[in-house]
Amino acid sequence: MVKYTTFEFEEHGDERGILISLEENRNIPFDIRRCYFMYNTQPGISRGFHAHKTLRQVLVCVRGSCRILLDDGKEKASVLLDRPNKGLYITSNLWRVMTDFSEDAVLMVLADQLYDESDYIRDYDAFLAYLRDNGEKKPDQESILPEENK
Ligand code: T46
Repeated sequence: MVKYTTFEFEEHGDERGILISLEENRNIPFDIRRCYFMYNTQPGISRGFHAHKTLRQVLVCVRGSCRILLDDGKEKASVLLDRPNKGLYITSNLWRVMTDFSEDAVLMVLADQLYDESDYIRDYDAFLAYLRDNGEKKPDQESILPEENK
């Protein structure tokens, strides 16, 4: 089974609306060193098509929706991010593709490292070779996995 974790963030709602707070090592399972987000994704566009050697990230579609396709070299998974209180935690050695962006989608990502191109594996065959060379290393999952994804 492809290893990933989904989080349901606590919503602080009142008559004014809803507020969600994301805090390192509280509801985000690492030190947050970077935040980036993508929007204005053009129709039919998919992004990603790479894996990371060490990076850990939480993805939140804070507006609209998109789908995240994950592949650990053996199995595949698909996760729909369609509400701002849902987070997807992914770690290293997972091929990822972001797709099916709604027109209004804003996909925000929190990461535990600064941007470093040398952490990327952008070729799928190289990804499979990297897994073989690293003893079929599975993604790290230090955080608590929900029951349905253990
Ligand atoms: C990931 C998925 C979910 C930077 O200069 N700084 C940054 O922090 C990032 C993330 C990107 N860039 C530059 C590098 C490229 O010239 O922005 C350009 C687009 O990046 P990329 O093609 O890698 O974007 P995506 O959407 O394919 O992938 C991104 C992240 O790069 C990646 O780590 O896991 O989102």
